[in-house]
Formats: sequence, structure tokens, C-alpha cells
Amino acid sequence: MDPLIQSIQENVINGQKAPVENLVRQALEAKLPPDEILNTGLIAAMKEVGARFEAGDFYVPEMLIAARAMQAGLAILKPHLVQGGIQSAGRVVIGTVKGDLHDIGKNLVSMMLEGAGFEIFDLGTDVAPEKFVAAIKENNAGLLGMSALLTTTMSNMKLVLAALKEAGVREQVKVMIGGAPVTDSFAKEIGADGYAPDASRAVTLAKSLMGN
Ligand code: B12
Repeated sequence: MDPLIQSIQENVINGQKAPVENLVRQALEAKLPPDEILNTGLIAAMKEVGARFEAGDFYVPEMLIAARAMQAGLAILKPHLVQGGIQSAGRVVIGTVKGDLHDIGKNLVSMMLEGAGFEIFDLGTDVAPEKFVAAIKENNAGLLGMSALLTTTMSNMKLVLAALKEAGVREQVKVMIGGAPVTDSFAKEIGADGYAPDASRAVTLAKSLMGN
């Protein structure tokens, strides 16, 4: 592994925001591919943070400062992942479901969709079903993306699908879901239109759902 990428990993794990920012800049200057900086550097680091949390070596504060360092690195990487100037591929409402505050994965999916020419309406985290419904109506969105990182909040996706039906907008939007505990079979079970395991496959899925 490139030593710069390795340093990015280590500094994200240790929550060193400013060094992560500098290292990402250096990696870009060294012409390392942005997707390698993202996947092997930033995302791999967050996986390790999760593993340490699970093992009881990390607690919530460590997870939180690692997440801040990751987001800072991501902000620098964003212009290199997102190439603007593409015609709108469709309007997407996206958010993390009620009760869930995880947003790194959702932000990454938003960024990649934006890069692929989608117009993004990001509702943030802890989004109630009625808020999703209102945003879809208001923005006349053709696609809804929902994220959940907790096994306890996954089921809220089902409540959103029920709310869409209830409000008579289910036929208007395709629904795609994701997040670490979410699976393809869960998507089928709750009646979503698709699932993707990562941000680049979320783009492929979004395009196919929108018929692009
Ligand atoms: C960072 C983190 C936090 C941070 C979040 C900061 C933030 N701004 O997001 C903080 C510290 C706040 C946090 C809090 C908690 N967390 Co936490 N957290 C994590 C951690 C370490 C990393 C998540 C992450 O950002 N991954 C990196 C991103 C890039 O990956 P991703 O989110 O999976 O997203 C990718 C795909 O899933 C997909 N995707 C994501 N969303 C979508 C949406 C669509 C539409 C599509 C198509 C695809 C898609 O594409 C993304 C990009 O490739 C995970 C560990 C893990 N292995 O996931 C635990 C983890 C999710 N947390 C966990 C827990 C338990 C908690 C807490 C309950 C801890 C506590 N006791 O308080 C709280 C809950 C707070 C709440 N109400 O939400 C558990 C969940 C266990 C479970 N099975 O439910 C995990 C798995 C850790 C563990 N191993 O135990 N956490």
C-alpha cells in the first residue's frame, strides 16, 4: 500500500483531522487516484474503527472524532470525485431514517450521485416518514434514497414505504436503500425497488431505476 494511503488510514482511525486533510491533499498532488484514496484510505479506516468499537477497544467519542476526520478528508476529495457540468439525470431525495444519526455513507452516496448528474435534495439524518413524503412532493422527485446503519432503525424504511403509499406518491418514486446492515433480501422484503452495497453501485442502480 502507498505510504500516504497508509498514513491517511492511521490518522482517520486516530481522529487526527488536520493531518488527514493535509495527507489527502498530498495524495492528490502525488496523483494517487481519488477512488483509491477514498476506498483504501478513508473507507477502510472507518471499517477498522467499527471493528475496534465492536471489540470494545473504541468507544463512541473515538468513533465520533474518527468520523470527523473522515468527513474532513472527504470534503477535500469531493471536487475530485464529483465532475460537474453533466445534464440532470433526475431528482433524488435522500436521507438517513428516523432514529439514526449516521451520515457518512449517505453523504458519500449523495456526492457520487451528484457527480453522475443527479439533483440532490438531502434531508440529513433522523428523517421522519412524513418529511420524506413532503420533500418528494415538493421537489417532484423521481427517486428516493434511504440510509440506515443500525439494525434497530432499518425497520423505519418500511414505515416510509407505507407513508408513501398512504400519501399516494409510491408510484411516482423509485426507492433505493442502503447502509451496512441492509441487504438485497431486506429490500425485497419491504418492497423497495433496489439495494446497493456502496456508493458507486448506488449510482449504477440509480441510473437503471431512472431508465438512464
Ligand atoms: C462512525 C460511526 C458512528 C458515528 C457516526 C458519525 C456520522 N456523522 O455518521 C457516531 C459516533 C455518531 C455513531 C453513533 C452510534 N453508533 Co455507530 N458507527 C460508526 C461506524 C464506525 C462507521 C460508519 C461509517 O461511517 N462507515 C463508512 C461509510 C462510508 O460506510 P456506510 O455508512 O456503510 O455507507 C456505505 C454503504 O453502506 C452504502 N450506503 C449507505 N447509505 C446508503 C444509502 C443508499 C440509498 C444506498 C443505495 C447505499 C448506501 O454506500 C456507502 C458508501 O460506500 C460504524 C461501523 C460500521 N462498520 O459501519 C458504527 C456502527 C454503525 N455504529 C453502531 C452503534 C451501535 C452506534 C451507537 C448506538 C453507539 C452508542 N452506544 O451510542 C450510536 C447510535 C447513534 C444513532 N442514533 O444513530 C453499530 C451498529 C450495530 C448495529 N448492528 O446496529 C456499528 C455497526 C458499530 C459496531 N460494529 O458495533 N456511530
